[in-house]
Amino acid sequence: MRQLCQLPLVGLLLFVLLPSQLCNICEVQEEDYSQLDPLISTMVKSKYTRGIQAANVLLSLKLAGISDQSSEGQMTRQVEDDVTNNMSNLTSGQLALSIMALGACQNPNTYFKQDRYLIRQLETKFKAEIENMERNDGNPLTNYYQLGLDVLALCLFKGNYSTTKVAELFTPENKNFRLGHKFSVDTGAMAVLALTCVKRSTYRENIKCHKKDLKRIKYNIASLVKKILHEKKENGLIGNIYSTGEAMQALFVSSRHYKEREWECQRTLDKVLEEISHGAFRMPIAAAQVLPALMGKTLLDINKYSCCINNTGYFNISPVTATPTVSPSYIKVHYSVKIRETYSTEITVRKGSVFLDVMEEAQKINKTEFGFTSVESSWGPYITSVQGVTANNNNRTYWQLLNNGKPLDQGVGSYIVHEGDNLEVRWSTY
Ligand code: B12
Ligand SMILES: *[C@@H]1O[C@H](CO)[C@@H](O)[C@H](O)[C@H]1NC(C)=O
Ligand SMILES: *[C@@H]1O[C@H](CO)[C@@H](O)[C@H](O)[C@H]1NC(C)=O
Ligand SMILES: *[C@@H]1O[C@H](CO)[C@@H](O)[C@H](O)[C@H]1NC(C)=O
Ligand SMILES: *[C@@H]1O[C@H](CO)[C@@H](O)[C@H](O)[C@H]1NC(C)=O
Ligand SMILES: *[C@@H]1O[C@H](CO)[C@@H](O)[C@H](O)[C@H]1NC(C)=O
Ligand SMILES: *[C@@H]1O[C@H](CO)[C@@H](O)[C@H](O)[C@H]1NC(C)=O
Repeated sequence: MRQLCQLPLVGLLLFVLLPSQLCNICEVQEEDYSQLDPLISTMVKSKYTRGIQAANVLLSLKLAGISDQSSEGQMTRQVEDDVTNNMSNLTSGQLALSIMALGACQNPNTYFKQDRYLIRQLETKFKAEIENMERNDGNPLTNYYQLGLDVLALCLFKGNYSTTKVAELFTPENKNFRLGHKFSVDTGAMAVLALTCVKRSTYRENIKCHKKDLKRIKYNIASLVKKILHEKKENGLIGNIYSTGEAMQALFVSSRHYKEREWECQRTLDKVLEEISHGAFRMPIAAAQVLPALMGKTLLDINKYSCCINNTGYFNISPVTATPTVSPSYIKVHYSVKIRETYSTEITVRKGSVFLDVMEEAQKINKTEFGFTSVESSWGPYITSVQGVTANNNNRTYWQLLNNGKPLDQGVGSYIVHEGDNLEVRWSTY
């Protein structure tokens, strides 16, 4: 369908004239790369049992140009295993990430030939997301972050998608941009990257056929960028520390949509570097998501030569620093489960324990009130049910984690509890 359109001369001219590479990029200078060592060590030294974790890390290391051949080979095999043996279990976004990890820094033309099969599978999974939206009140099988990943991978690796559909899906008013009743910066950022890719390739191919769509896509990008900038905090973060890297990528590729004074990139960069030294990115996935932006890279660079420059020499990959150890002293916290009623208890755990330890202690006290299930994910254990009540994407239900009535920005496996915490898991909609 898209091939039917000829590239009109006007389009070509416009493409040449439009400063689409115009950028507002601040990045860590080469002489300061050592500040990134903790991120890279975390990623290289961790063991990955799941293909999706390996995919995130592999993609990030490739974008950063850091190639430790033995671990890269191992991760590549893991991702390949996952897509060959586990295809039906992969969500659309997991497959999209795997495709990007395997295809990054390869000649897109040869990659395209070898892995056409994967792209076809992604087209099918993307279609299934849209069908689920049509059946279930506009709710995809997964979420809009993953739909963004899908469109990005299809766009970068020449899959088939409808530009009109993409323009229509990613309107900023769509409820799927909100999670927990707030604009999700991560989701918005992924959409900006995906839409920018689509916009650029439409310019390249067939501007004339898609005038309306293009207009809409540009409008969507502009509004999403505005919403992202609206989440900019006094300290420089955009959303929270875990969304800032992806927000930076989105702002790098969309600088024509905001004024220079609207975003002080250096302030954001400095804050992230400070947080690295405080250990905020101890989880490989967190490190993987933030690293490319710090080196001035975005997911749109996947097919570019610049993505493959070997930077390995600049880094000192040292053993990971030990995670904080659990101490012999004890602390007391308040813990409750809220569905309609609230079920509460006091729990004593060792100092340095995480939220999950508290939940396990409570479960021992009373399995009826505090029994729960979780699944392993790339961010650690994700709570799927409490008291037998199970979260479901079709009606946007989930188990929300809070402390003192405020939602946490970490999961049960990583949030370290403190004396007097008022922990809660609450049956919620997002
Ligand atoms: C969509 C989403 C959700 C959805 C997930 C359901 C759905 N409809 O898909 C909802 C809104 C329910 C959700 C909930 C939470 N989320 Co969330 N979520 C995301 C988001 C935007 C995309 C995830 C995704 O699809 N990734 C792509 C696919 C390919 O990877 P995946 O590993 O297969 O994805 C799965 C897991 O990520 C899992 N998941 C989603 N969120 C979280 C959070 C934790 C801690 C864990 C272990 C797993 C998990 O759900 C995904 C789909 O199955 C990310 C943003 C990001 N930068 O990654 C945040 C993100 C992962 N979430 C985050 C957080 C903090 C939470 C909550 C703890 C919030 C809270 N206070 O309750 C809860 C989880 C509580 C629980 N039950 O354990 C943080 C994690 C930071 C960290 N250091 O741990 C992120 C990075 C957002 C942010 N910037 O703060 N989330
Ligand atoms: C295959 O999928 C299952 C179910 O989603 C998951 O638990 C398992 O870890 C996956 N295998 C690999 C190698 O990633
Ligand atoms: C999917 O995962 C389940 C268990 O998690 C596994 O038994 C099954 O073989 C997997 N199927 C495919 C085709 O990937
Ligand atoms: C590509 O997708 C469009 C719309 O999604 C569809 O109409 C068309 O038939 C597809 N083409 C191929 C070759 O799959
Ligand atoms: C990159 O350079 C490092 C040393 O600087 C070397 O060990 C590594 O093999 C190189 N990687 C590639 C892919 O050339
Ligand atoms: C556990 O909670 C249930 C429901 O509130 C209650 O009926 C039961 O007696 C409790 N069991 C114990 C051992 O406290
Ligand atoms: C969500 O859907 C599940 C499964 O269909 C159902 O059990 C649950 O009651 C629904 N919850 C809400 C709040 O609609």
